[in-house]
Amino acid sequence: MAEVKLFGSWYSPISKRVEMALKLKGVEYEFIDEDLRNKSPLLFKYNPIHKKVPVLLHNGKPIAESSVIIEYIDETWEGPSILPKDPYERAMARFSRTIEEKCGVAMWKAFSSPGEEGEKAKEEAAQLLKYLEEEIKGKKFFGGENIGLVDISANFIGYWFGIFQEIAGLELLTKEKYPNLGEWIDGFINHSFVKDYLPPKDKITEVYKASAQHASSDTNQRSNFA
Ligand SMILES: N[C@@H](CCC(=O)N[C@@H](CS)C(=O)NCC(=O)O)C(=O)O
Repeated sequence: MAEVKLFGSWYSPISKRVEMALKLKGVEYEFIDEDLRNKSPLLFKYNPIHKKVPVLLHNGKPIAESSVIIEYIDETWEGPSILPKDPYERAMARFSRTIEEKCGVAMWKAFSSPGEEGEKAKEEAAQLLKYLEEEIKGKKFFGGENIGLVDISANFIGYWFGIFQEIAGLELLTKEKYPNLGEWIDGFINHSFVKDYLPPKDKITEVYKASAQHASSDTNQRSNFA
């Protein structure tokens, strides 16, 4: 049997993307929870360029970068497709993922950066959320009837950011401002496949309250949800 290991972090939405992709395909794997403030020598060995989680190890071969890993998983294992089969739709899903990624970074900055930088990030996030609001209109999931690449990738928007908003007292993403996204969020976090794999809200709150303080004094920490 193939040996699959995932170097990740239990509270990282980026690492959760890969876990969701593996679960969607029904792949068994060993999860190695990295301490992101004291990373293991193995993580440095397997991801020497970025030194970040997630890293997937498949039969001893490492793959880094969540988007690259998710596509690898989709191409390697049978099961429900994560990316659309049609080349144009696949291209569009990849494009939406880049918007979602940009939006996630802006939302994280809006949460963790004080002053002008935070205000600019809020404006940028609002514009990108508008794009996603249109994109999800009339659809159950970004992937259509089923969860796909963009849904998995947007888990930060779907779950983590709501918690961040509560911590920071922000009202950037609300059901009133973005009703379609609000519906998607409800459907996403309550989906039987997703809800069992989301880390508990109180635990995330604890980690990120500490992280937000850290981030405000360390600019390198501002774009990676850690
Ligand atoms: N672009 C990367 C981002 C990975 C990333 O930012 N990982 C964070 C956890 S969410 C990390 O390892 N942070 C620790 C660090 O930057 O030192 C991906 O999509 O895999």
